[in-house]
Amino acid sequence: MKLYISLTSPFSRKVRIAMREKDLDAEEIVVNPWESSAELLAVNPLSQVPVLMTANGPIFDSCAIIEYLEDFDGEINLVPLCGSRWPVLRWMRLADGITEACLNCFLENKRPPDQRNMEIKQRQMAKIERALQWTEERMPDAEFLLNERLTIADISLGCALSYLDLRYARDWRRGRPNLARWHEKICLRPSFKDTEPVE
Ligand SMILES: N[C@@H](CCC(=O)N[C@@H](CS)C(=O)NCC(=O)O)C(=O)O
Repeated sequence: MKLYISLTSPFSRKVRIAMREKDLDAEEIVVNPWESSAELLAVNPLSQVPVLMTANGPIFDSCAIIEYLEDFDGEINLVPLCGSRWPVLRWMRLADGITEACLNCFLENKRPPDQRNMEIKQRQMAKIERALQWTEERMPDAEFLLNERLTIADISLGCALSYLDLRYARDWRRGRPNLARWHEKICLRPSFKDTEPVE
């Protein structure tokens, strides 16, 4: 398999960590999705990463790729099929929403100052702050969010918080000791260390 990624993309990182945790191999191909290279467009007309090139053709969108990987005999299962399935997916999509809002702020900031839309930016920041508060209030006093084992919920939230470290103007740890403690611990995993964002 080939995995098209960018080294700062939090959605690429989510898949890269999942593959490492499941002990699945893929050749990682680094592309810049904002340049829409012919190489990337050949596998994803949306010009987005991550893309997993498989025997069944290209799969894009990190959530779809994670589902695809679950069909493999990986070391561990990251999306439970029953029991905590819906809580796991809820945490994953909440974390992805934080990432999306942060990405939107970043894109807004990249525009020339006189073209930036403060309303859009503030709306995105409000989403991030509310979602962080939601997570802080529900953080278990444990290493993992659910099931006492690693799931895609942990990977997604870990990637989202690390992406805030990379791109968010505010200190998300302030007033959120549970989240800060949990993030520090999850980042010690080899799969997280091996995929730290590189500018
Ligand atoms: N929902 C998608 C989002 C992927 C995404 O937004 N990727 C960004 C990089 S983090 C990208 O490639 N952006 C380029 C673009 O949208 O043109 C996923 O989960 O994979």
